[in-house]
Amino acid sequence: MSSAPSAPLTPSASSPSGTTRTALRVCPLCEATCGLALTIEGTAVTRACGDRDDVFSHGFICPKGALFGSVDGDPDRLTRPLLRRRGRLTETGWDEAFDAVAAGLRPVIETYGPNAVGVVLGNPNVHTVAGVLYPPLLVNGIGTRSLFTATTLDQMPKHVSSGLLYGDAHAIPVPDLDRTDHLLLLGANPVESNGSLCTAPDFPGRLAALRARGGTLTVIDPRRTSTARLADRHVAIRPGTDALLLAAMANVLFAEDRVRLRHLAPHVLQVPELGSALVEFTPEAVSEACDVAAGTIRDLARELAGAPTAAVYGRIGSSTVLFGTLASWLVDVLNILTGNLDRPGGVLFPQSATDRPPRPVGPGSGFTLGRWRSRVSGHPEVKGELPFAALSEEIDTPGAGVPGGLGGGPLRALVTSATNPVLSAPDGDRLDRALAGLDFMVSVDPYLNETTRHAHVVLPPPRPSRTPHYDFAFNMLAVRNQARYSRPAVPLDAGAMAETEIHARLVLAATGLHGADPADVDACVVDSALVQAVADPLGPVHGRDPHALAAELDGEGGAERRLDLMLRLGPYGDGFGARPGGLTLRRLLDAPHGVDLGPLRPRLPQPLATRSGRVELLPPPIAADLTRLALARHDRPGGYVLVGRRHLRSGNSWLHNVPGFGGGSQSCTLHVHPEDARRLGLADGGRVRVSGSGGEVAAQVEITDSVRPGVVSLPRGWGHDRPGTRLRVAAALPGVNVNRLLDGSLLDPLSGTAVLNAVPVRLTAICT
Ligand SMILES: Nc1nc2c(c(=O)[nH]1)N[C@H]1C(S)=C(S)[C@@H](COP(=O)(O)OP(=O)(O)OC[C@H]3O[C@@H](n4cnc5c(=O)[nH]c(N)nc54)[C@H](O)[C@@H]3O)O[C@H]1N2
Ligand SMILES: Nc1nc2c(c(=O)[nH]1)N[C@H]1C(S)=C(S)[C@@H](COP(=O)(O)OP(=O)(O)OC[C@H]3O[C@@H](n4cnc5c(=O)[nH]c(N)nc54)[C@H](O)[C@@H]3O)O[C@H]1N2
Ligand code: SF4
Ligand SMILES: [Mo]
Repeated sequence: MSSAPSAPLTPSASSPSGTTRTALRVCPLCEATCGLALTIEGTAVTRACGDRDDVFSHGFICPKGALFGSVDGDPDRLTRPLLRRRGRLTETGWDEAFDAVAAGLRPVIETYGPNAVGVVLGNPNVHTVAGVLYPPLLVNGIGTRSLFTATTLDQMPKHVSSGLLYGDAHAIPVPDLDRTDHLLLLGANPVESNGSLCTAPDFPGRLAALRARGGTLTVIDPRRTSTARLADRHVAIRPGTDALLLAAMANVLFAEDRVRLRHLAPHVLQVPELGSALVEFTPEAVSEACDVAAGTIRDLARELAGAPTAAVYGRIGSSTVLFGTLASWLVDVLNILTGNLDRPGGVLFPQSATDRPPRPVGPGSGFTLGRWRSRVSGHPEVKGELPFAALSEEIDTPGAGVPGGLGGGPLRALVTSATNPVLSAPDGDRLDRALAGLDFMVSVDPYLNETTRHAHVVLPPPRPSRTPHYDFAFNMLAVRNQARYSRPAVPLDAGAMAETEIHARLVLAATGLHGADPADVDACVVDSALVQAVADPLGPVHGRDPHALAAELDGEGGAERRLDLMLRLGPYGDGFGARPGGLTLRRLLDAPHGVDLGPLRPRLPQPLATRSGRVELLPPPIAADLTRLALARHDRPGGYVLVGRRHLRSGNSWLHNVPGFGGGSQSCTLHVHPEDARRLGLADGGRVRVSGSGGEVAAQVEITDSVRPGVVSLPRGWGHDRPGTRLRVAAALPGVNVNRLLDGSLLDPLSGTAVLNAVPVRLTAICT
């Protein structure tokens, strides 16, 4: 499969040889999806600036995006597949590599069954065309129920909450940043992270604009973050207690008769039941646990109810905690009770160009949890996934496991794509040992890192300047509807393989079709999608000939044709001629700065797919979990708790190898409050032993009053000190792996999401 590079947009006058040109590409380094204008000299990206004509980002770029050329040109990136021979990984050809994949995976599947192969997917998959389009085919093709993704280290609580409330785990409302009057932000630091589950280029600028237009910003975070510094009000909550605080805010709305459903009234069930369920969560009852004054909680609720429009938004710090699903649900509950769901200035459901065609309004099939259970601990499946935190035990624990679990035996083989769980998942040391014991492991990854060093085959995708870009995932979460597509800015280097083709071949090798034409994989998807589409009496192509429609598809290669298909059948699509002027791949190619599809609009009841066809405000699994939350009112944790933090110039675990990322204020230090440092005898720049249930690390101390007393903070994604990697820059400044401290046993039970924040730790000064 090949994709042609985009035509040079502006051959540079300063380059008589004509080899300097500009190409456009959306930045893949975070969820903000800024449009970049890349200067390309020969085949190297020598500069990246913001594309001022980009319909969404209007020229904004952060310091990370400006380093795109260094990310792209990192000399440590792998350029050839690696194959393990006599214990050592050495370069090989693509054909040999895929022969080895088929020879490694097929016997495992045939001998032990499909569940013995685990598929492990990481964050950068959602930033690539290949990582979105092919892994579902791999999982279904193998037929494995052993799927682990970064979602259970991140936003699975939000999916569960949306699944239960709206019947669709992907119906996630986003704050209407540009029109709201009041933004309540919990456990998020978008000034550093640039936002998440809320795709918004220049999040900091949008927060400044909110203040400038007279709006208010409230930040709830145990640290005084750079986002909190912009706020009108910062509440330094005790970590892990957001669900209690939010429940008490909802309680105040009921107690003070401030519930105003407005336009939502016809769509929402179980409001009185919710009021009763929350009756014991008074501000006084939760105040001590949260360490927030009852009066402050009342003020937070009154400010929310009193604002002309308002949006509550929670992220990592309220998600990767023991009550992650309850907190995520309560965020939406507050938006609903104040009538702010589905209205401008509140929170709205985006409508992306590749969303499935809208289904008819009315009852849907709802959302089900626990259709199967993990073998060892019996964790319920969520959205087809098992908890990432359970990956190690699924590899290193023998036996058939618990009754009612998946049964069979341990995982024997893994397919990983774009993930580095030795650093990013709990109990990295145990996982490190477990991976070493696998019969076979294949990784699609550009780096030989802490995880891929265990693979038998590493399949390196090309660098981002050589790949096409379309944001399937983030357009579903964007604060404005728009669509942008770019073809590779530079053609593939000799000997490289497009990541779309790597994934298509992987599907073939894993499913017993090794050697077949990878184009068949896409053709098969297109055919079955069209057969379904023509059978839909409400769809735009009802009754037409699927083969004739397939012949109409545009695009160079299967992935582009699949994009064309999704766009044309999507909500703005041309419906293969049924809606002239509608979106097609061709229209996107003709609009290199993107196509604006307008502001978010109210959409209810269309997104609802619950069995009732309404918003089910108090779903039974949530109601049951409130009992656990009620008990937490009495928790008075002594000792220290650990929270995470992200630095602007970082990207989970994989960008520390690029000069310019990390270092200085962006270093791996343990933030300790001055009072705690005094009590523990810690000096700034000194060392401290941090111990958790999973292990310990020796970290450098940074004394700062930006953390509240009793709370310490370590950034994640560090710990590049293992042998056998090829990360020369990162290894020189390795930092410590915070996930060594976790033993993987702490989970939010409803979503299977790992507890990565509010983790109890012990601290001991290390005398030097
Ligand atoms: N303690 C703690 N742990 C955390 C978090 C936390 O806040 N605290 N955050 C969690 C969150 S939110 C997330 S999303 C996870 C992320 O965890 P992972 O999903 O495992 O992400 P990374 O660790 O960054 O690893 C990304 C991998 O993708 C590779 N990669 C980069 N570009 C490409 C590409 O184009 N194609 C392919 N195939 N691979 C590529 C990189 O080389 C790297 O190996 O970590 C979680 N872990
Ligand atoms: N520069 C950079 N940008 C990134 C990433 C990166 O690694 N670097 N990673 C990307 C990814 S994968 C994701 S998911 C997003 C995440 O985006 P964000 O959710 O904005 O992530 P963080 O910056 O980790 O902010 C989490 C905040 O939660 C706070 N917190 C911790 N525990 C609690 C708690 O119990 N309650 C409350 N209220 N707050 C708490 C922490 O102090 C921290 O400030 O960022 C993305 N963007
Ligand atoms: S904010 Fe995110 S998408 Fe925008 S330039 Fe920075 S890293 Fe890239
Ligand atoms: Mo994430």
